[in-house]
Amino acid sequence: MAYINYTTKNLAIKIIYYGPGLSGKTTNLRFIYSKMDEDSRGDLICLETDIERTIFFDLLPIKAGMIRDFKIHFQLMTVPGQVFYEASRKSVLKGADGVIFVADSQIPLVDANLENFDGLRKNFLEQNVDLNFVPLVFQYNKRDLENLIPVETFNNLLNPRGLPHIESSAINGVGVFESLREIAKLTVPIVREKIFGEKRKPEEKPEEREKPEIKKEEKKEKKEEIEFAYKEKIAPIKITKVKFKSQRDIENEIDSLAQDFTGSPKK
Ligand SMILES: Nc1nc2c(ncn2[C@@H]2O[C@H](COP(=O)(O)OP(=O)(O)O)[C@@H](O)[C@H]2O)c(=O)[nH]1
Ligand SMILES: [Mg+2]
Repeated sequence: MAYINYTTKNLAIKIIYYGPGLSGKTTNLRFIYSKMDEDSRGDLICLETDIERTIFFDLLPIKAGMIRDFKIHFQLMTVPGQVFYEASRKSVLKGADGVIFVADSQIPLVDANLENFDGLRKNFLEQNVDLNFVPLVFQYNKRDLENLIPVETFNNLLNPRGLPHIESSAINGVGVFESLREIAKLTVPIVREKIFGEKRKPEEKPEEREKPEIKKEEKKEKKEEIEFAYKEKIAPIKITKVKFKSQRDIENEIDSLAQDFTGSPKK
């Protein structure tokens, strides 16, 4: 559930980049970091274990406009890919408001994607959360390579509900902001409903979408509220590395980082 601070009027929405190891999750965050204005994002923080010195997962806080008079932040987080980090994957999922499933499009990795997706469902279930009720979009990554799993096959295997799917090449920045926008579109109405008690608008009918004047109005409305301000120039990436000793450390740090960004007092 989103973090909210009524005094400072800040609200943080937690988005998880989930997917098999090396599918491109960190690459998404790096691209977003490098393209956003400095005052619209925080540092890219990578958490490392003390012992193995492997990167555990990354976190990037970004600003994204307003809902009513609340400043909206997105906490973008990746999960560790390796199988032995199952416990950490679970703790990262706690309180997730939305998930971008980053799949690796290379044919030999079909099973790795399916197993990982199954793990996502199970890890949510262990927290009594049904994945069917979690805002979710699919990012089929590495479309710049050859020997790819066809999009249709991916959709049949992973996405029978027909949720948004984006073909991406995160390394070239293709599809990265599109994925973020899609998950924002699914997440924000739920946060509005949960936090402000607003009723969600019924799905618009396709014929209404065709009308140019409605389209224009819609765009304007979005611009005033949720937007990701990015620039043409790519900035160098500065990564802050933080080391951890235990699982508890990680959970505390995630909480503290999220609260930090919303201006809440530290525990
Ligand atoms: N060709 C190609 N390589 C990618 C793409 N996205 C990520 N990679 C590469 O895949 C490797 C793993 O990416 P990374 O983001 O670290 O994966 P993570 O384990 O999911 O965080 C790196 O060498 C990336 O440069 C892509 O769209 N196309
Ligand atoms: Mg990574």
